[in-house]
Amino acid sequence: MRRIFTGLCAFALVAAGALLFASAGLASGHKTDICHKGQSINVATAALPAHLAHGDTVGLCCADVDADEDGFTLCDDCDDANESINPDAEEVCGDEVDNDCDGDTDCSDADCADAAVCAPSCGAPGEPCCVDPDGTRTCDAGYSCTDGECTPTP
Ligand SMILES: [Ca+2]
Ligand SMILES: [Ca+2]
Ligand SMILES: [Ca+2]
Ligand SMILES: [Ca+2]
Repeated sequence: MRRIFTGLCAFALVAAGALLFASAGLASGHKTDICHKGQSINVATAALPAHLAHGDTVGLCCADVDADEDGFTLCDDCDDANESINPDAEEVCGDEVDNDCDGDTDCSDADCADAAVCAPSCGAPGEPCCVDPDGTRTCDAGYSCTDGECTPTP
């Protein structure tokens, strides 16, 4: 009776070991893209911790990724999901997007210095007069333009 029991135990151990081996085999079958010293390589997932420990990063190197195909890789493209946003694009003032990837958005970008949307407000008392497209200087109702500034109409 004892011998049978021992035999069963041994069988269970072997079965468990086989299961473990099988699952380990499956895991090592998975591959992961990493960036290793500036080179995109594909390694076994099981080797990932060792690579991360010496400074590699998960995913392809930025120089190898240009998802939106605008000619700028992820290294230089601040939005690699939008081909109209890249370092060669024009800053669009007022869309809350850093269109040209220089780190400055809309009115913070020097490219928008002369944009109407970035002009300080005008027309209210004490503020500069607004300048209409035809050159007329105007102020809010009840105020008139005096020496370029809006003052209460006498
Ligand atoms: Ca891109
Ligand atoms: Ca882009
Ligand atoms: Ca913008
Ligand atoms: Ca910008």
